[in-house]
Amino acid sequence: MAAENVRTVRSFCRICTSLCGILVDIEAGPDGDTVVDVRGDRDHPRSKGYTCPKGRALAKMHHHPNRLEHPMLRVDGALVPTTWQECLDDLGGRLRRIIDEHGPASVGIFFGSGLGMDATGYRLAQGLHAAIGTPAKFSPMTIDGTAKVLIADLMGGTSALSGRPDYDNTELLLLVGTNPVVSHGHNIAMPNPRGYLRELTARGGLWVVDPRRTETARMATGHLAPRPGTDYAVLAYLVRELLADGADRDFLRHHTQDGAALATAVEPFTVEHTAALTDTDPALLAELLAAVRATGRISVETGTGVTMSATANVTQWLACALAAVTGSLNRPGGTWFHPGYWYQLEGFELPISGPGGTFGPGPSSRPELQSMLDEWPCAALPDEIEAGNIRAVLNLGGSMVTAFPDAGTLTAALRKLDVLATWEIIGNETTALSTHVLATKDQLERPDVSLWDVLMTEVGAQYTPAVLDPVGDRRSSWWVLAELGRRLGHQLADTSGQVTDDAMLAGVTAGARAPMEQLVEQRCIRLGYQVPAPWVDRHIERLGGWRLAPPALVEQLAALDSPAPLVLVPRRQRGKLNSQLDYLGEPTEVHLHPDDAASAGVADNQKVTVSNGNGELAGIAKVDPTIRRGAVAIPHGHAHDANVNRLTSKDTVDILTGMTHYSGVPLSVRPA
Ligand SMILES: Nc1nc2c(c(=O)[nH]1)N[C@H]1C(S)=C(S)[C@@H](COP(=O)(O)OP(=O)(O)OC[C@H]3O[C@@H](n4cnc5c(=O)[nH]c(N)nc54)[C@H](O)[C@@H]3O)O[C@H]1N2
Ligand SMILES: Nc1nc2c(c(=O)[nH]1)N[C@H]1C(S)=C(S)[C@@H](COP(=O)(O)OP(=O)(O)OC[C@H]3O[C@@H](n4cnc5c(=O)[nH]c(N)nc54)[C@H](O)[C@@H]3O)O[C@H]1N2
Ligand code: SF4
Ligand SMILES: [Mo]
Repeated sequence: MAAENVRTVRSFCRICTSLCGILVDIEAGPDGDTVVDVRGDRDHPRSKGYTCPKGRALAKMHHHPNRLEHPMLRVDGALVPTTWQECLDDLGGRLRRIIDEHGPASVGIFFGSGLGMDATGYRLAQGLHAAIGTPAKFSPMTIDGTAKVLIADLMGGTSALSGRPDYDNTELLLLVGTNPVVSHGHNIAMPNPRGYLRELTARGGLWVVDPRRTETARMATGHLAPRPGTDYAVLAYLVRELLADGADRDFLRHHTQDGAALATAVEPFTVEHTAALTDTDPALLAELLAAVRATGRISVETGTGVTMSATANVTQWLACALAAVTGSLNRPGGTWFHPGYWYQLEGFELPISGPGGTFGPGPSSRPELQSMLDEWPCAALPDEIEAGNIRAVLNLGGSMVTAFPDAGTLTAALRKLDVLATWEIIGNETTALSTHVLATKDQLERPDVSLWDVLMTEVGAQYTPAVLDPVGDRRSSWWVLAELGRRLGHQLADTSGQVTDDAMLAGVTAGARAPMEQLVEQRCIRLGYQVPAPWVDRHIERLGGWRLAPPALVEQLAALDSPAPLVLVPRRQRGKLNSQLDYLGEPTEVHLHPDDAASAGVADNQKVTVSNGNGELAGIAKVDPTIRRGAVAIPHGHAHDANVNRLTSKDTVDILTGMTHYSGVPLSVRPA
């Protein structure tokens, strides 16, 4: 079918962490290569031909009218194209002066999602961060979800325990605040979620807890729609009742501690109390309990509906407690723990954290906050800039204006920086605020590996060569970072032109489970996974058993407020990845229940203003009987007056982890 000047290159998609195999058709022409089509690769062992609309839009991403082809420098207020030499000399000089005068903490670094999918760029960014030695490191962790990491640390004694459903064997899957049919999962990504869930429901049960009857809920055995942020009560009820009848006593006795304190904490959550608090049907709660009792084992997976809420920590705790009570941790049909592909956790003895978890000092402008995994909360950035503590920001593939809370306050702060240097492929609101724009290779222009091994549904790895040559002056992110490092006096990599992207890849991924040559040859290595994994059992034994009732969480549970009557809930859109792919035209739809629409005086498809004490957003009302009363679902990542982060606050964060509240934010809706 292909014309003579069209060639097809096999690769894998890195828009999201599902990493689907793709075939890219490229037409050679007098003005260079044109990507004419991107489709699923039927021979790919994991995704077997599956792709979603985002991956199939890679051609549009590559040929975007706003794509960046040259480095740019702000001169007299305007960004102008320049040479790499001039751009990097200017940036390096400014950074050196700022560091000399104000110290390394005056440089903030955001590890954005764009660079997160660029293996050599990400590794070199880690190197540059270490070389500069700034504590002001930020990443999507504190705007996506800290709760999973926190709970691993508090209950399992190490944040390295990355638990996920044993999808291959589960007979009962409970999804809380995640909609994989659209998102492909949170912190674990599966190609073809519908296909997978169809297989699961053919052999077992699927329950979904979500204020909306989502695409995933429509495939489920049962769906509960509690008031936003009250999910913890559903889980506490299940734990309470199972402790009375149906718990795995043997597992509790031999692999856990603090069971009595857990029982005390969940004691108030009778079916009556839980039904009233969550506004759900007591008969449905009883039905879910009966399903858990009948199956015995359970896989529980949460998503951003949980991790972005004010009750994230307690919900994640009780989800893990439910898995413990049913003897499902590190057991078939329950939770398995990813041992890593690039680094292998079973190879060494994991350090054991204290019962209070592992935290460090936070930024001085926000004394109430602490650092977690050596990162500062994103919410702290505006205050650190306003205080004069942070004077330069290196934004590595982030769309900061749409991703961080309090877009208005953040934008004003970013304008005050001496340096805002952004590594990007397409111009956006954040590049428009930048002093330096570093135009780097997009995913089709570089060889790569699946760096985020622990986000995969199995132990394994993938490799792709570059699909085509870079356009314009685009350079590899690693090269730009290393050249900047060189100007700051750090030798991070050989940038003389002798070292290829592939050689860099081999270097940064050394020590993996299989040699790089084998991965390059096979493209996709699949090692499956082991459950129970002896390294996990060994670690938990040294810990003295899973800690079922961390005091900080017992305290947070006791102190919870009831949610506001009308609140924001986050939601992903099919044709979008955070702020990316906006050109696929997903609208800023504001889904609300018919009763809430009637109270607000708004009709379906009407233009609305959503507002609260932080700001206003412009959207289009979708009157939706499948969302529960009191929840208003708005997607994020839209620009300018449709940016949902006009409604969120840098000051409303989880006090333990600094995670911003992006769910459960009070608001009101009115006709525009
Ligand atoms: N209110 C609210 N806020 C949210 C969320 C929410 O649900 N509600 N979600 C949060 C979540 S879960 C996350 S993960 C964050 C995400 O926030 P970000 O990490 O900022 O992610 P993106 O919006 O995907 O922006 C990634 C940027 O990288 C660029 N890019 C893409 N490919 C490449 C590449 O190969 N190289 C380089 N250099 N750049 C590239 C893209 O053009 C894009 O501008 O946002 C968070 N913010
Ligand atoms: N198509 C697409 N895929 C994506 C992304 C994207 O932007 N678009 N982003 C990627 C990223 S960065 C991430 S982090 C993942 C996120 O992956 P998911 O966490 O699965 O994200 P969502 O699909 O938004 O599902 C969250 C669900 O939580 C529900 N929810 C909101 N508040 C509450 C609550 O209080 N309680 C309960 N029980 N549910 C609640 C929402 O209604 C929504 O259905 O998706 C990734 N995949
Ligand atoms: S699910 Fe879509 S965006 Fe994610 S890797 Fe697959 S094709 Fe790409
Ligand atoms: Mo995310």
